[in-house]
Amino acid sequence: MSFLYGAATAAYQVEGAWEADGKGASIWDAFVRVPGAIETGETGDVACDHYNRWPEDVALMAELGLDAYRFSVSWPRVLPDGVGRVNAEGLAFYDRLVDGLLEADIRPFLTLYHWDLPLALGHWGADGVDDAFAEYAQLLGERLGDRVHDWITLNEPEVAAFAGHYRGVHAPGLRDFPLALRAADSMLRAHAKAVEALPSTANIGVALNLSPCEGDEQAARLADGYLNRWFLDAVSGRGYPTDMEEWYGDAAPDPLPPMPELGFIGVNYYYRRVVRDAPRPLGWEQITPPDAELTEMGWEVHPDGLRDILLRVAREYAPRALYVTENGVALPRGLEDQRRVRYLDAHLAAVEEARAAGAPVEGYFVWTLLDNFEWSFGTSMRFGLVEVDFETLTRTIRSSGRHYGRRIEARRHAGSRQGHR
Ligand code: IFM
Repeated sequence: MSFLYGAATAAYQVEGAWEADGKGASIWDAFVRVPGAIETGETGDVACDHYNRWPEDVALMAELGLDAYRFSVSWPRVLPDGVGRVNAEGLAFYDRLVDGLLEADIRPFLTLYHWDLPLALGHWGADGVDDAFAEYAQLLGERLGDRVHDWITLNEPEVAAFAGHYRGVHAPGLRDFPLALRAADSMLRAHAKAVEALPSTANIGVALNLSPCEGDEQAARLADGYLNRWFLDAVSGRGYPTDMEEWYGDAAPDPLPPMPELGFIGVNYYYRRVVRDAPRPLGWEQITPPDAELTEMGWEVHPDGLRDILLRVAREYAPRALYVTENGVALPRGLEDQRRVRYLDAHLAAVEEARAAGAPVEGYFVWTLLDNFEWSFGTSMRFGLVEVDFETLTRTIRSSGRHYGRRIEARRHAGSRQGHR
């Protein structure tokens, strides 16, 4: 089985050019303008200026030797109102990007939704958003389906729903738990409609943020139900887990429709959840284990959790394939990032262990190619294989990027000896 090494980004985090070409506003364009929403007071108006500098960025990917690049399309760039009127210039941007990737022999993985909902649609859970998403998926499938084989419907619906509609720390900045459940439900229904709207030949998956959950027994079960089983059961066609429906009571959504079969499940992994009992609505809260090694985000470094979650998804859900669609680390600024080198090696070793034990993992995408706009933290959190100077927008490959490139190169040589690639 061949294995893809890639890197991932998301439109709002890198593109900038927020009103360059007839793009409509997204909920993030609005949210960053709410006083206090972003710790640094920044916006993503410019971000990495990837919209203009994409040829340089594709050249960087080629220099690193990436097999694949996961990016997202900005829905309001192609459909400024979310539905109806198409922005031809916006679509042309993604045409150019996809063509540039293919010319560089880099396989595009296209994410339809990485959190920048068209502002005109309001929020997930509002009437008609799921049908609008299907229209958007169909448009992109018709336009890019001849060149893009691999599609991801949603990125981290848990984060988009609950950080955005319950904790209020992401766009659209709402704080209403039942609404957050409805938002997640409408994303899952939209996911199903989008899969049906994409070309039948496409390889389609979804990127879920998943973590092993440990700690107090009830807290760990509820955290697992909330984060992992709610979404895995749903996209696998099992409906919502009954114990969680009971826990959510009247707020639980109606049963889901049948779900289309997926080509793969994408796993975004950053840390395990160690939890203890806490009040409703969640019934659990996260704690930091003593002696944990923490990243700049305050997240524990725990590579075994990646192996464990991959094996569990493989065992309990039997997906056709798995991809690690995100994994990476925020560290202080600097080009000599040996900690990131160690982080990547440890997590790639965890992936190898999972594969050796039978998990059908077909690729790994580092989060992220470029330092970028890390949502409510602005540009203060640096996750990139490539450092970005946000004054000059100069890009410089870090030690970790060089190291990742050498690993890819070494695999290519080994692979060609074994007749791969
Ligand atoms: O930057 C985000 C990304 O957009 C979604 N997954 C987690 C990353 C790091 O926080």
